[in-house]
Amino acid sequence: MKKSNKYTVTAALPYANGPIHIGHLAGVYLPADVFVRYLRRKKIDVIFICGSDEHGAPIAIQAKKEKKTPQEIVNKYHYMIKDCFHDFGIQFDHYSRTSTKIHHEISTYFFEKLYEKKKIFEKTSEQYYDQEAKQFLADRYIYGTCPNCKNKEAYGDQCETCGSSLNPEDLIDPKSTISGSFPVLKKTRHWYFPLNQYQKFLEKWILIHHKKDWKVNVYGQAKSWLDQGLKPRAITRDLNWGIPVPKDTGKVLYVWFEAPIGYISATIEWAIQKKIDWKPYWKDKTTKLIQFIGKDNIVFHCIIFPVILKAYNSRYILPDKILANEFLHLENKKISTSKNWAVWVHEYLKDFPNQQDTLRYILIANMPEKKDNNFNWKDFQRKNNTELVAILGNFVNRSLTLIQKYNQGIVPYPNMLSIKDKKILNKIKNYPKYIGNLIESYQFRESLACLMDLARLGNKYLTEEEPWNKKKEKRVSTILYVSLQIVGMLAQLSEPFLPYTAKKLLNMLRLKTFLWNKIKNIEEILCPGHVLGKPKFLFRKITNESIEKQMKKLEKI
Ligand code: B3M
Ligand code: ZN
Repeated sequence: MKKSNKYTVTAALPYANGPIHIGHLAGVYLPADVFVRYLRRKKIDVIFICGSDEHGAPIAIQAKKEKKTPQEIVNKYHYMIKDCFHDFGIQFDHYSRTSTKIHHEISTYFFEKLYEKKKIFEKTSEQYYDQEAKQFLADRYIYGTCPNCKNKEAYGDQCETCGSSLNPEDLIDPKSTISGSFPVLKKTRHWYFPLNQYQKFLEKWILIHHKKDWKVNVYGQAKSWLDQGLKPRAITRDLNWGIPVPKDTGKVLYVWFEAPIGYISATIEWAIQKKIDWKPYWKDKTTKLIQFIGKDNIVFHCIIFPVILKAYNSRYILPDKILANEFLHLENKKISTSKNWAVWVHEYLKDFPNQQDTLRYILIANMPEKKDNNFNWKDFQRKNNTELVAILGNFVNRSLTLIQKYNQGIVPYPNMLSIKDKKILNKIKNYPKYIGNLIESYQFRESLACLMDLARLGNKYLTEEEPWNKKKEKRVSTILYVSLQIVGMLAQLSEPFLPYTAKKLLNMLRLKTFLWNKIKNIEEILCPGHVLGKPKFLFRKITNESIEKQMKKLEKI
C-alpha cells in the first residue's frame, strides 16, 4: 500500500426510502467496513463517512406510496437505516443525512460558486411532462425501455439492470411513474453542467491515469460513457422536495449533483463535532479518497462528482479508487425492494439474534466482486454449520477446552518443538501479510478464505496430533502451545471480517487487539504462563426449522 498520510473512505449514501437489505451490505457496506477496520488496525488515520440520501424522486415516490410527507419518510428510514448499520457492526465514523442545514448550505454554496465562475449555463428545453399529475418527469418519475439492455423498467436517469446512466429522452416508450400516462413534451428552463468540456480531462484522468488500477467494471462503464462523448447534463429539477436552487422558485438541485457533496458536508459536520480540521481529509493531496458504491452509481462517481470538484477547483482531491461490486441475487432471483424480494437486515437481526458474524461471513464469502452472485438460505446454513461451527468454532473450542483440562487454562511451555511444529509456527506468521495484502488489493473474498485456511490448518494439526490420546506425554504441552498460537492469530486477524467473534475470542484469551504490524512481528501471540479465560462456543448451528421459516417468508411473496 503506497505511503499515504490519511484515508477518506466513503460508502454510497443509501436513499432513505426503505430499509437496508443483504444486497446493500454485500455490494457496498461490508467491503467498506472490512477495509476501514483493517486500516484502523494499521493505525492509519482514516475516516469512514456515510449518511442518508434524502432527496430526489425515490423519496417523493415512496412518500406518495405511504401517504406521508417526504420529511416523514426520510425521518422514518434515516433512523432505521442508521440503527441497522450500527447493530450490524458497520462502523462509520459519521453517518449523516442530506436534509441537514449544513448540507443544504454547502451544496448551495457549490452551486453558487459554479454559477459565479460561469461553469454552468441555463438552457430552456423540452422535457417530459405528466399532464394528469401536472409535473415534469425526470429520474424515477419516468420509466421506459432501456436502449442498452432493453430492461422495460429503466428509470429516467439510470437503468438498474445494466447500470448505465440515462436521460429521459433515451427511454423507449416512456411512461410516467406517477399516473402511468404517456408524457408530453413541454418547455422548461434548467441549469446545465457542460460535461463535454471535461471530456479531455476525464479521458486523461480515467483512461490513462487509472487504466491499470481501477476495477474492470468501474473502468469499463466510465470508458463507455466517455466513448459515447459527454453531453451537458441538467443539474436542477422541477420538483419541490430537495435543495432549492438559489434565486429560483419551484426548482431544486438534481439529487446526483448534491448527494455526492454529502460526503464533504458529512465530513465537515463530523470535524465540527470533533473540533478538528476537515480540510486534510478532502484537500491534502497525500490523502487517498476511496469510494465504495453500488454498480448503478458508477458514472455519477467517476464522471459527474469528479468533474464538479474539478470545476469548483478548490484543491479537492479526486477519488483514488472507486469500488463497485456487482449485484447479489436472492435464491437466484434479482433482489427487488418493490416486490419485497429481499432479506431485510433489520429482520435478519431479529430472526438470528447475535449472529451478525454468520451473515457477515456468508456475504463476504459470496461477495459479488467480479460478477453477480447468489445468496440462498441453504448455503447460509451449510457455510455456518460446516465452516464456522465445524472448522473455526470447533478448532478454537477443542484447543481451549483441552488447555483447561490439561493445564488449568494456562498457556504451557512448548518443550521440544518438532520440525512440523516449527514449520507451522513459521507459516502462521505469514498470515497477517497474506490477509493484509489481499485486503489492500480489495480482494475481500480471498482475504476471508485465507483466514479460513488458517483455521483449517489449526483444525488439521490438532486432529493429526491427537493430544487427547497423549495425556501423559510431554508432547501434549507442545501441541497445545502450537494450537494456541494459531487460535491467537485467528483472534487477531478475524476482526475486520468477524468483529463480534474476534471480540468474544479475545476476551476468552484475555488478549487485547494488536496493531496489524505488531501481529506480523510478534514472536508468540500467547506466551507460556498466560492465564486464559473460560471457553464458550463462538457459533451455534443453524437449524432446518430456522431456514424453513425464512423460505416460507419468501414463498409468501
Ligand atoms: N442514493 C444510492 C442509490 O442509487 C444513491 C447513492 C448516492 S451516493 C452520493 O440507491
Ligand atoms: Zn439497461
